[in-house]
Amino acid sequence: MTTRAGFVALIGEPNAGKSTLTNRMVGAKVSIVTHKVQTTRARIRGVALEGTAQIVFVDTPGLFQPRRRLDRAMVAAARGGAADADIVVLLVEAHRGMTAGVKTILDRLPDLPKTARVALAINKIDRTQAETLLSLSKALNDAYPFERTFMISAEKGHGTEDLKAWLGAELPEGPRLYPEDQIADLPLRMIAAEMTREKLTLRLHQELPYQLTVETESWQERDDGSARIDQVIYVARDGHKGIVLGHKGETVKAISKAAREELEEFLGRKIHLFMQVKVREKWLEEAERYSEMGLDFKDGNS
Ligand SMILES: Nc1nc2c(ncn2[C@@H]2O[C@H](COP(=O)(O)OP(=O)(O)OP(=O)(O)O)[C@@H](O)[C@H]2O)c(=O)[nH]1
Ligand SMILES: [Mg+2]
Repeated sequence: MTTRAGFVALIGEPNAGKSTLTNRMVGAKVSIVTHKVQTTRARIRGVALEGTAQIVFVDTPGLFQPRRRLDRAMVAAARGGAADADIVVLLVEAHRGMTAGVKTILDRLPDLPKTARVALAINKIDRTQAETLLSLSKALNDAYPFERTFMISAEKGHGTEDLKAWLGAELPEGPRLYPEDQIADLPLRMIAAEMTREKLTLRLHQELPYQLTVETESWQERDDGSARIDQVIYVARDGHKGIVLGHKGETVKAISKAAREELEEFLGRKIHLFMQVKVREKWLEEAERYSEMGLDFKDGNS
């Protein structure tokens, strides 16, 4: 029996639905999702099975015009993910179509290694009419010779089985890359930090989610089977600390509760989650913060 295995990088503009698709393919939430752009900051690998094929999906940060060091490191991580993959799938939002951002991505696709195979997935088809999909598919395929085009809804699951079946059949022959029961390659403390960052991003407005980072500082197993997890939320300004805490600490309390509930469900056991908010004006320029996020600090050099 031949087995196949390989890496499939999902790339696209911020908000295209890359993390939603990763989670659907894996069948579990391994990557955080919000309605806001630039949610994913580093490469997140999620492992899926398709028959005898093991597909390692590489969720990447969105591709956009970077301004800050963090932005540049994120975009570099996305490009690196695409360059290392056996197959690249470009996600384009059906209802937004050929945006300037999509055009920029298309212009740079020829920079991928010659061996890379590239497919197109027009996502969020639940938000558009069939007629617009056909003209968008044509415009995109005129701009780049995609090997295949899929029309999908990552959220609703339309077309995603076809895409998965194709990927499973097209990956190179070879043994599994991860143990059978592994679904992600992110350390648990990072998954826990990401869950908290998701809740913060959903709850806080404007620039604030982009000016904070979350780290799991300690993880202690307890005899009763539960675990105590301590996290730090780094913010860049004093004023931000007050907003994250909220009136009488209500905001951070609600965030902590939501994160804890999700974590308990994910781990299937009781968790005691403690959060501290620290002001650290220069965290966006600290190498250690980047390695904690799974990013390369040097990639942020302009
Ligand atoms: N209607 C609809 N919404 C979708 C679909 N796929 C994703 N979304 C929504 O689009 C938003 C962004 O989804 P994400 O999966 O976080 O997008 P992303 O590409 O990972 O975004 P970044 O990490 O910021 O680059 C979320 O609100 C999703 O629920 C879809 O097929 N249909
Ligand atoms: Mg994402």
